[in-house]
Amino acid sequence: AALALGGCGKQGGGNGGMTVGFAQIGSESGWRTAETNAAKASAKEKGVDLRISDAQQRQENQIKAIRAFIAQGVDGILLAPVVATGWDQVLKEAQAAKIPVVLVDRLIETSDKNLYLSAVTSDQVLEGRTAGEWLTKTVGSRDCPVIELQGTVGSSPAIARKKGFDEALAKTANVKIVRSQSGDFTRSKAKEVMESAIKAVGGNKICAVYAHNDDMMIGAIQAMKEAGLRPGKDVLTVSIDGVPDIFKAMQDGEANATVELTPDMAGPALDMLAAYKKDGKAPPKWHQTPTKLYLPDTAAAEYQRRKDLY
Ligand code: GZL
Repeated sequence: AALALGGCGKQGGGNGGMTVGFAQIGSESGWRTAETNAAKASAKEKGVDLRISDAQQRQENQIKAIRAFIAQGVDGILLAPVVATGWDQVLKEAQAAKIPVVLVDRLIETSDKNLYLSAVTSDQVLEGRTAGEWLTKTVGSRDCPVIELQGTVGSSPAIARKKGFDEALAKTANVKIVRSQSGDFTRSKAKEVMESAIKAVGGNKICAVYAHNDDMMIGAIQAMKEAGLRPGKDVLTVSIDGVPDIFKAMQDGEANATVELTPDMAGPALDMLAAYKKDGKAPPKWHQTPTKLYLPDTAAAEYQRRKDLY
C-alpha cells in the first residue's frame, strides 16, 4: 500500500501513517527484549506501523528481512546489525529503492556512510572504559587477574567494549585480563564459558569478571556460585546494560557494578525518519544515547524503576 501511495507521507507530516520495518537481532538478552518493547510502545505513541522481524541472531535472516521490507515499500527501515560487516549490498538495494535506513544500538563498518541515514547508539568504547576505570579504582594496587566475557564475535559492541576496557587497564600494571572468550551476549553460553574459565585459571585466582552485558554476568554468577565462589565478594563483577536482574544480584550482594544502556533506541530513530520524510534534510550521522555507572547503593530503587519495562 505504501508503495502504491508513493510513501510520501500520505497522512501529512510527523510520524503519523509511516510504515517502518525493524530488522531486529533476536531476543538473546533481557536488554534486547526491552529494546523491542520500547520500540513497540514508541511506534504506538507516534502512530507508526512498525513491523518487527526476529533474526534469531543470524545476519542472513536480517538481510532477508530488509529485502522483504523493501519489497513491501516501507517508508523507512531500522536495523540493529548483529555483526559489523557484510551490509553494503543490501543497504545499496534499500538506497536504490529510496528507503532510508537508521542503525540502532550497533554500528556497521562500511566504505560508504551514505548507505545509512543515521545511527542511534551509545558510545560503546566509553562503556568499556567506564567499566575498566571502576575496576582499576576499586582494586587499587593488588594483583587482579580478570576474566572477560565478550559479546557476539564481530559485533560493534564487543569490539568497542573490549577496546575501552583494555584502554583503562593499560594504565595499570596489576589489573590484567588472563582469559577472554565470547559468551555471545547470552546467559547460557556465558555460564559454560565461565565454568571452563574457573577450571582453567582456578577459581581462587580470579579477582574479577568483566562481561560485555549483564545477561552474560548473570550466567557467570551462576557458574561461580556452583563452583563455591562468592561473586560480588571474593570476585568483583562489572558488566553493561543495567537490566533489572543485575540490580537484583547487587541487592543479593552478588554483583558490584553495571554501566547502563538505555533501551529506547527506536524512538529517536523514528523521529529522524519522520523529519527526513517531511523535509528531506539529513540528520546528524550519530545520535548518542547516555552512559551511566550504577553501584549497589542505588540497586533497590533502580530495580523498581526498571522491572516493568523489561
Ligand atoms: C549494545 C547491544 C547489546 C546489549 C546486549 O548496544 O547491541 O546487544 O548490550 C545485546 O544485551 O545483546
